[in-house]
Amino acid sequence: MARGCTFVDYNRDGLLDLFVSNYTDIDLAHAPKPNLQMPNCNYEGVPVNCGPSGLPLPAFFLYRNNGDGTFTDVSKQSGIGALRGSYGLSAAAFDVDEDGWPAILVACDSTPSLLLMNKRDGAFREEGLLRGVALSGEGREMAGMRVGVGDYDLDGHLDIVRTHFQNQSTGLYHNLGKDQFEDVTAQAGLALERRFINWGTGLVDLDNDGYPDILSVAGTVYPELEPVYPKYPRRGPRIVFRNQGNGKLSSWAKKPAQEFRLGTSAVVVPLATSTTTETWTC
Ligand SMILES: [Ca+2]
Ligand SMILES: [Ca+2]
Ligand SMILES: [Ca+2]
Repeated sequence: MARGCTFVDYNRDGLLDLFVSNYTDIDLAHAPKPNLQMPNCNYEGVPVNCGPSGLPLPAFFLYRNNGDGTFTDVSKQSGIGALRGSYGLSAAAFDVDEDGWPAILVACDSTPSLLLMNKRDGAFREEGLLRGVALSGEGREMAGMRVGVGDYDLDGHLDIVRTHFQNQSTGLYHNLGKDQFEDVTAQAGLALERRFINWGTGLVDLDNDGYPDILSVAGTVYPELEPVYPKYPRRGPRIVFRNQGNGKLSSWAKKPAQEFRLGTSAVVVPLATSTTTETWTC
């Protein structure tokens, strides 16, 4: 069950290849139903869709662009196909160690997130834990939903924002410039906003002050909760954290939940003909 993908020219031949992130390897016809007996099939006493804990772990795929409109499955020879241990959601590609070869970052739900470093020989090596992005700064597995990449502190190194499930704050990982990341969620002021399930996200300069801000959209996967717990609404707001330019970001609105929608995706696109950025959410 694919839940995310990214194009990436992993072999630098000028052709965009395709990485596919999968969530679980499940047969829906035989999947367990919401119930109170299985711990992964209810949430705070309300039966909900089961998972991800207890569901079969998925494989991931990499397809090499042949340059003629077709792709070849290179999951096995690249080492991508051997990854089994995380429930993958979205993915993003960027040059983590600034060697000119792109790595692949994968947000994973309730399991360690992945950072696939490019070995420059057609293969990848998973180093999420080694480089500080697999878990929270306290060493906890997080419910990673989506990822965004940008240089929030303008130090020349790309940083990572990763959205999480409700009761977990959106995480900000600062690139130390030495192939390592530090979880600066608390220092940046993001730790207190934990009300919503945040999905699509991006580091984008929304107010044109030069500093990338954080945009995310929220929506639930458990609509059964709202009648029982008003604190878990079916619809969620668009959330903006405004970059203060001093390493801290603050909620844009005093009441960030002014407009509620059911959102899971956000796309950030720089406009070629202006200095502004276009964003879409849905
Ligand atoms: Ca390629
Ligand atoms: Ca940076
Ligand atoms: Ca800004």
